Amino acid sequence: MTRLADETMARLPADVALPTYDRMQPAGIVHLGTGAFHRAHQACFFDALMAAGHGGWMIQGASLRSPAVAHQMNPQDGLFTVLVRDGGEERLQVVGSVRGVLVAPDDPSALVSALAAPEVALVTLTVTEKGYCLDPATGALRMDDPAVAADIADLSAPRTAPGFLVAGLAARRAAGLAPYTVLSCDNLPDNGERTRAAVLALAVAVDEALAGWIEREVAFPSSMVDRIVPATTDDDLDNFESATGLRDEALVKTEPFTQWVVEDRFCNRRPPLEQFGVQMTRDVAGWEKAKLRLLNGAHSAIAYLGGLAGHRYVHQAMAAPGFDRLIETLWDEAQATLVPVDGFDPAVYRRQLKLRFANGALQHRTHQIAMDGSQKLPQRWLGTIRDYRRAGYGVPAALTLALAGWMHWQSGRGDGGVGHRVDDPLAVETGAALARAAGDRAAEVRSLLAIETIFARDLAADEPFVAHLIGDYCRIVETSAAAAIAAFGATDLVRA
Ligand code: CS2
Repeated sequence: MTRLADETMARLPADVALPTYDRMQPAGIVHLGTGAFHRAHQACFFDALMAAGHGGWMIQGASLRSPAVAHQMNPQDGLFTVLVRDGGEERLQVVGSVRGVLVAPDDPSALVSALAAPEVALVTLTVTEKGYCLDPATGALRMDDPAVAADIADLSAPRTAPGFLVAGLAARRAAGLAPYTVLSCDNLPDNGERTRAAVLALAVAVDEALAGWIEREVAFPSSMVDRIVPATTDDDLDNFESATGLRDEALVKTEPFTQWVVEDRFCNRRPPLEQFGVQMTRDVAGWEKAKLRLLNGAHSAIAYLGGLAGHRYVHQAMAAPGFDRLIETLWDEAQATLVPVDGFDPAVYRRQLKLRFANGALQHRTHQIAMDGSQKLPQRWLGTIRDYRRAGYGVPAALTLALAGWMHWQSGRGDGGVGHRVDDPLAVETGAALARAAGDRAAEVRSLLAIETIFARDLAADEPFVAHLIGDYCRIVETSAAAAIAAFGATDLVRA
């Protein structure tokens, strides 16, 4: 088995695009969380930038938790293939923009040194929602999180993303270097502002003067990122190897669509991303909200309801009875809460989303999207539900059914009693909330709604909404998710 690497890549078939630029040029970027999404998204934009002759934008990758990605990428000199799949069509491209991956828990100071390198102008992050250590309901840094507390007590070997950002900035300040721009690329609303607040909260607890410097000098632009990147499977790796003769353990598969909207507020050198399809704008909030509520909101509904009903992939759920009506209704509900955004047409976006979700060649697993629901629900569903209720539109039927689905998902049993793993940092809490209610369905709903770190306090007090939610929950548990979805498609909606 020969691995993809600088030395071997020329052996790939001629139709596989290869990086042609100098990969030894300086790394202007450190990226935290070099998972599949980063490789299929930001890394591709920087690859295009360097291919067009803009120097100094190599990426030093880092993993904050497991060494798995480093084992995939480092033996390959950081190289990986992007496999773009649409129906029967496939395109392969080797991306060269990532230099390699540091494993933070193995050597935290190596990552702090990388952050403090003079050539670094930008730090990007895809550490997932939970990687910011925020309270999902309020968005504030969780000072009680053991890893955050450890970083505050001793920042010489950080453990969290905010901890590394602060330690890197402290090292730059001590060395008289300009700070880097911090660019969050995770699916969080106001991701720049949230990251800034988390970094400042941690910095204040460590060193007030440092916190003041960060507040004055560091830019935390927000960004909206969009590309569907299903987890790579062993079959994908084997197929690539038999087609090309090389093994690529870091291969990522994705769709043709890609979008990046970035707030144009940098405190250090800024790459000319606008020349490579990135939308640079003053205001990202509207884009982010629309994407979270329409795309991610629908995704999570498909994940829980589709997952309960036994659909393995997104495209299969979308083809099942009732789903189209459910998702269209969810989009109506979400759209009713959005303010117009210059250049964003919800009707076009919805049509595009339908086609993207129907792309069967992606094999996007419902269980992958179902992960970490407690961290995702507030920005994907709960904001919409609140806005919708506040505007006096009644109970949003699709989102309420979806939430009932999430609640039943937490039991670890789907339609017909089929078991699944609840992969969520709050799985113990949600399991305990269900157990406390001891089989009384209304009490189960109320017990889950009482988890303030997800739901705050207001939703549990909204009786018409809770009554509707309990009704949906009983229907799912007593019949099935599949039946509830099919009925949703068949009946006219009654709004409270
Ligand atoms: C998905 C997202 O796994 C999930 O939660 O909803 O990763 C989604 O595929 C991306 O945000 C699309 O841009």
